Amino acid sequence: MAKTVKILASITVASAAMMAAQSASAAESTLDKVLSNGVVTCGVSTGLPGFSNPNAKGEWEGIDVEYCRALAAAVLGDKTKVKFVPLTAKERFTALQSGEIDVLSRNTTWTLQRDTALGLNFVGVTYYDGQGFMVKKNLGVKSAKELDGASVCIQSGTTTELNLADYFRKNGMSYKPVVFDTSAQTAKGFDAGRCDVLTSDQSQLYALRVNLKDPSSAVVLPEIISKEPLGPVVRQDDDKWFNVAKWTLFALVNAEEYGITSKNVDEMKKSTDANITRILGIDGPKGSGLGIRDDWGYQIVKQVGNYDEVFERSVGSGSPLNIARGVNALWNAGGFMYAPPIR
Ligand SMILES: N[C@@H](CCC(=O)N[C@@H](CS)C(=O)NCC(=O)O)C(=O)O
Repeated sequence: MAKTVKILASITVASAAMMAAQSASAAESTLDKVLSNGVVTCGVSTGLPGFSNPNAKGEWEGIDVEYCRALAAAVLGDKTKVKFVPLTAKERFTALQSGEIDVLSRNTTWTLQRDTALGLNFVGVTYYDGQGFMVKKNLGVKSAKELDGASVCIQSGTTTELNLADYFRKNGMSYKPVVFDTSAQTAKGFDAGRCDVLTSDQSQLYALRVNLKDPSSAVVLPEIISKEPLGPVVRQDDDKWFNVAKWTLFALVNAEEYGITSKNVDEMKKSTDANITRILGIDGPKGSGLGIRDDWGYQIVKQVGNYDEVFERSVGSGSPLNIARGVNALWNAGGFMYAPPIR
């Protein structure tokens, strides 16, 4: 009985938040709000190297941060016009539903439930990830199949929690969850020996390992147990903003495909390849259909760069994470990254 009441109460809270968000969006598109306020409010993590993390100077860095900077460059012509709001995994969807943020760019996995019942829309995929495990080297474990009975450090409000349960059940193994609210707490718990194993999206295992007291004391196991397509999220029924959010991502990827970089973008304006000049807003639909400035694509590449530049300096060879492009390479280089044409 008590359980039914609790479930009903949480459904009511969720639908009230959705109704509030829907009436807010019917009254005013987020695009209009951003244009009139002159700032994009972007929900990020509380701190996750490579994705969204404040550097020593307190400036936010990472792929998810750069996506929001690209959005500000496209809409406002200035990548610095972003207000970052740090959110835990549990807080993130309410912050978006209630209108506290304009976009959620926080290593968030695109799932059916989130894309539908939560009243949200996924913009696309900025990073294809999958869930993995990191163990203490002295445990001597070589495969996730040897983890029966292990204690596992994990973060609440994530797909990670659900996948872990599925994986252990499927393999007839038991585990003891040790649950935390932020990745810093999770990593600290692992470092302090609160658990044998830490599980999260694999990119994050490398990020968290860099910050352990002794990074060589831990190893990442080979198994990937899930699909975690990570991407930005906006509210449903907010199509003008959804369009701008989608095409910002597509411009980053298309610019890489056509070899336009932050360094050569001014030269590229004179290109005889119409695919290139359309991305830069010299010809083609420009900003008319989106309802933003004609040079939105140029501003993205000039101020932020293309997808490759963002990837390499955030999580790739220009970062301590040193992750290879792998499945995040372009579609014509053996990966999954593919953007519809700008024409
Ligand atoms: N991609 C998964 C996991 C996302 C997640 O929140 N992972 C943690 C584990 S490292 C994290 O990023 N924490 C950052 C923070 O605590 O702010 C999801 O969308 O549920």
